[in-house]
Amino acid sequence: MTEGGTGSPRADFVVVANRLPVDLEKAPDGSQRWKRSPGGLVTALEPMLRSREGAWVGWPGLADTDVEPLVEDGLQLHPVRLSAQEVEDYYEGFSNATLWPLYHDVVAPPAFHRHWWQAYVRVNQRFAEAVAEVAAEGATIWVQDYQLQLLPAALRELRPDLRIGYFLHIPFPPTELFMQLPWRREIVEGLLGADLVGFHTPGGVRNFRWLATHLAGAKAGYGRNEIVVDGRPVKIGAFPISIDSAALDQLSRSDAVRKRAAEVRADLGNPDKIILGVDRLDYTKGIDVRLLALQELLEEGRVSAGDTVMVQLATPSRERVEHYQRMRNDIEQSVGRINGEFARVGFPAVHYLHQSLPREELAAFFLAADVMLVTPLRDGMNLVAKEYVACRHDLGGALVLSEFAGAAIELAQAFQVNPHDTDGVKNTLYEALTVAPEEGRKRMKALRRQVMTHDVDRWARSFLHALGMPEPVDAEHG
Ligand code: ADQ
Repeated sequence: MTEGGTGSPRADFVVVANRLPVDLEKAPDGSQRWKRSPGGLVTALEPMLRSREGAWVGWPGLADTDVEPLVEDGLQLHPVRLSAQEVEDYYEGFSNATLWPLYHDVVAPPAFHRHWWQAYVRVNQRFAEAVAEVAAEGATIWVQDYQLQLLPAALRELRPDLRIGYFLHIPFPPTELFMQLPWRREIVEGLLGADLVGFHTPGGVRNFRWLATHLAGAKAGYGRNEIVVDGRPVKIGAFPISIDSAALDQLSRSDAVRKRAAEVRADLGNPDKIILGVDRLDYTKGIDVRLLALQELLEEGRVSAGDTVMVQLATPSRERVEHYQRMRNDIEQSVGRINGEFARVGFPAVHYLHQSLPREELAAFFLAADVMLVTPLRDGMNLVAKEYVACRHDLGGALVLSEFAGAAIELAQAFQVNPHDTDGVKNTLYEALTVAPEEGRKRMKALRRQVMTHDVDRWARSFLHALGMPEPVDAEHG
């Protein structure tokens, strides 16, 4: 860490994301307090941020609130202010009602509004200014996700000395779909301000290379993983994100979690088979697809309620966006319909919890589930699939996985499905429910080989290595 012009400390490594790794919460009495929000990204980056005395720039989660920079557990946090109108236009609007559906194969129609775009431009500029303030000379900056695609170029304009990496956590869409965006050139040019642009999959890299060439005049560079823009090389590459596999493996081996898994089974009436879904409640996740598959299996009498029980855990998400409200109603209606028809008193066919559960509880559900259903219509990666595998040290369980999740590339031994093909999903679900134990173990072993050796730490290191971030003098490497 070096001293900035104003005497404030400046960081050599800065992570910038829409949200800080802590949430500011307002109590009913008006007092404010910080709550940690321990996502995978924080876990992965924390050691690196600490060893380099790094900083994190992001929105603290409360609109219209000024917050001073703070140090939390040795981590410098720099809040960016958003007004309530900006949260509506930049975040709920352009980020979640334009970009999110557009980048997920338009499974819902994206809305294009000029005032949303203008807010997106303004907020990206504000984030760029905040980073420019915090970053030391020659610092490495890592920009996260679709809310901040204009930031790399805006930041380069302010601070050409910085080394800028950008990673997109959601899919980068097929070029034909991206071309719908009225501000397509601006977005591509925004991303090209980075020295390295990372995606989950080679498909994302391909789409971006084509758009950079056709919309921003990029030329071929040195090798497949480089393009040249205005004489400046920009690296592009696929970096499939992962989880803290070892920590989850260990957690799921603990006595407490194993005991809880047995309790969960008993609470469900000790059925023969438990089917599990765990998602943020989002229309891209294909929760309706799996409910329909189960309903048809029940109707056809291939499985019977009581013997086979489904649990769907859904974290509340984006509840102010209209499409999410409608989808929640639809899903709750489907659950009601299936239970109405197939449940007995005290024995629902589908248990549906619209709640976020603690890590340990989630691990217990993973351990208890015979079949994990991950059926997104499109997903950047899908960490739930990897979390399930990391919890199955017993080599039990079967993973049904959509081929449209980024994770499908690495998890080839899962029971893969096309979520648009209801018969396919239904038959594959049945196959997973009835797989011979030896075959199931073989598949799980292969899945675990991948997940346990490719964790989130490896992901972060490989990205930062490609970006050319200098190692700290006293760094230890695994
Ligand atoms: P998400 O769309 O949020 O992430 P995902 O990768 O599955 O999707 O991560 C969800 C996380 O929330 C998981 O860690 C999961 O355990 C947790 N979670 C879900 N339901 C929960 C519940 N009811 N209670 C507690 N925890 C719950 C975006 C992209 C993904 C990409 C990630 C990371 O959409 O494609 O994998 O970023 O890049």
